[in-house]
Amino acid sequence: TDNFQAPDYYNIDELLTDEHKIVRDAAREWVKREVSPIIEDAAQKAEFPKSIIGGLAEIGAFGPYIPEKYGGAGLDQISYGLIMQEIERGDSGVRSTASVQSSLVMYPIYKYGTEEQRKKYLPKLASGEFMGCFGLTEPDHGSNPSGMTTNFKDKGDHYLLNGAKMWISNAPFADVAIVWAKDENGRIHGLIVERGMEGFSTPETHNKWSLRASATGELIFDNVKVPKENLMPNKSGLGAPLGCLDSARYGIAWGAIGAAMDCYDTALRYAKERVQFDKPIAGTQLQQKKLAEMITEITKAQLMAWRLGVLRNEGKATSAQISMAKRNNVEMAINIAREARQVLGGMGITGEYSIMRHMMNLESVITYEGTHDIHLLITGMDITGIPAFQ
Ligand code: TGC
Ligand code: FAD
Repeated sequence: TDNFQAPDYYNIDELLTDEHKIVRDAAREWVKREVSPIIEDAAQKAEFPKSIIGGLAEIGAFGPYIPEKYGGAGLDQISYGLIMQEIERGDSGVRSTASVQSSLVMYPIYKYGTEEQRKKYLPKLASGEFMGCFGLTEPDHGSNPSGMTTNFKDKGDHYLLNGAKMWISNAPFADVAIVWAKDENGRIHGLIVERGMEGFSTPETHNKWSLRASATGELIFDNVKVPKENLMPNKSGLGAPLGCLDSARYGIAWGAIGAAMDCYDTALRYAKERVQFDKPIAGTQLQQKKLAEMITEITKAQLMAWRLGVLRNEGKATSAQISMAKRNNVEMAINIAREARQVLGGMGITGEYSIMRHMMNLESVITYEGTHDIHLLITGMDITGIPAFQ
């Protein structure tokens, strides 16, 4: 059974509105009921549990902040963050599916698409009838997406798309793919590619030790004819995909707190119950140091995420502020997972507990959406004014 108790050491609940708490609690209950019982098995089998798609839609995880007129939940940025926190408390792979659908598929269609594209895709993406993926990374261009070689040519009544994307979450089962590709002038645009278009395939990437409950794959475009009405016209250049990443990275800053909370809560309860040398290990200084540092780091991360949410609600958060929170909170979570696993001793390596799954998942989370190094370099560039990427 899932007895998760969320830590709130600084009474951060008092900073939340009733709506935030209702949304958060609904997501929490859903995760307890629908995700916790099946997620370990899905991860062991390396299968995305498609049975939860309807539930994700119901808790507002697909397009939390997309207006209701397009099927979204019409919530604010803090509600969005809290939903991501609760889902990632269950599993980072499930949160990945929600992040991609919301921030990397619905957001660009909403922001950069035409009214026809919004009406055609957004309601179906919000309900989970359509699932989406986002293709930016290529085999030779990960941290540096501006070097991408995927390209399209204007053939009069359609575009001809060629190239390949790698490491794409949801790719193996996605109905639609948001694909970033260069035109004949080398300018980046977003295209909506649909499953079934001739020459488009999505082979699955196997043998991952991380995000096993999330399906990852490639996107291969071999002379794919894309109708002209599938280009999103309202923004081009690298700033278009990076704008989507801002929204997803913000969600990850909250999501990582969920994974950390679950590890902390598990370790705390285990330490109080586990007796060695005739006393609970929670009564030893070494384990208290681990647990006390965990709750301190979680509390700092919660405050950072909440403040960033307020800034996003006011439209004032900068990309660099988002990078700092993504980087800090994911590192916080991965460190807590590693420490929490040790608190459980040998039991920590088994699937009886969620900690090792979180720990392995977080190895992807610290790499995707901009690596830990790249986010540090973004902060460095922001405070010095000098980019150090090259
Ligand atoms: P740079 O010259 O700095 O910028 C190019 C243009 O983009 C603008 N810009 C942004 N716009 C919006 N949001 C941001 N965060 C932005 N950052 C930059 C910038 O102002 C400029 O605009 P303009 O109008 O002047 O052209 O570009 P650069 O080539 O030097 O690259 C900068 C760098 C390294 C920070 C960027 O390439 C980067 O962030 N790289 C990391 C790549 C990355 O994060 N990939 C993620 C792939 S998707 C994914 O991992 C999904 S995981 C699944 C899940 O979410 O669960
Ligand atoms: P590289 O860019 O080759 O980096 C390798 C190492 O070099 C890293 O440690 C990096 O920090 C370091 N490095 C790179 N540049 C510098 C520099 N200038 N200075 C110092 N160090 C540097 N992408 C998508 O587009 N869509 C998705 O849905 C998606 N889902 C993913 C799911 C999973 C499970 C994973 C693992 C990845 C996913 N990605 C996705 C790709 C992800 O965004 C990339 O893996 C990430 O951006 C890093 O690119 P890379 O793997 O090519 O590493």
